[in-house]
Amino acid sequence: MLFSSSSAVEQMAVNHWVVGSIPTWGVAKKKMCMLFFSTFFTQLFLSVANCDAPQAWQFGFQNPASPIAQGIQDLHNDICFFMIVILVFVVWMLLRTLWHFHWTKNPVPSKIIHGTFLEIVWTVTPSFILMIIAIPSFALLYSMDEIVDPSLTLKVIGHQWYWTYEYSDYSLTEEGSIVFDSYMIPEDDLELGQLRLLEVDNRVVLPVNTHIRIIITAADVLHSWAVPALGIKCDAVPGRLNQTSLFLKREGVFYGQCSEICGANHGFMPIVVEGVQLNDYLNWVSNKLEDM
Ligand SMILES: [Cu+2]
Repeated sequence: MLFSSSSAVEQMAVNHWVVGSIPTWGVAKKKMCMLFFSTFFTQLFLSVANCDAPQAWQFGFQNPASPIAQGIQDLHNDICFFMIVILVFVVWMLLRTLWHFHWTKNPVPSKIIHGTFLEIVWTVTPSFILMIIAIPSFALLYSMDEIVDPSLTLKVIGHQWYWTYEYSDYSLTEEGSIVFDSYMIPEDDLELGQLRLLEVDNRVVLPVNTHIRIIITAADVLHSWAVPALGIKCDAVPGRLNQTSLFLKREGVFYGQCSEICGANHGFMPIVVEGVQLNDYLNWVSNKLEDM
């Protein structure tokens, strides 16, 4: 849109700056480019957006709410450090080569085709970098796999196109557990402040500072239960139980979506997890049990 047509951009410029100081076309274009790139780079490098749901023009991650989400973002930032160093080095080397070995500057090419020392250096250095990256990466991978003695189990079942949640820890009888479906709220029924395509009628309520086991499956086709702020993305496979763990560090409302193309309404089966204090959670459970 910034570069679409000069008249539209000029109109924007006129609307944006006060009358009396209408900038010339050149100044307006320059200012808008600066605004665009400054926003882009701040978003890119200060990459935690302070939110638990996607935001317009968001480039970075959502605010982490679990140790695993924190770990994923830290690993990303660590790897980005190496990536930037490598990028700068390779670009520098490429430009230097183009500059010094251009045929105008260097008409007679060198006859060297082999350099043992150099070859050892360029083999060993990357493998060291890979090892440095591998250590925190494996540590994170195995800690994600760990189920720490859970005090509560949530079962998530994907359907075309909604989620069913089961809290089976409280069942006194066979059919007495807390079970409910969670549908997206259609656009026409949204209330002020609710998020379009992300709000659901029944939220998952979970306590903070508690080790939770989440068991994920599907009833019809493949789905994927994914909540970015919690660092969870786990496939829901029919006939199979996938297991992951969650430890909420703070209260909040965390939004996610199905992340496996599962049919026509794949984009319309969002996930909302509400992290609450333990007391509030227990109240919620007892209310649910009374309702049954
Ligand atoms: Cu799905």
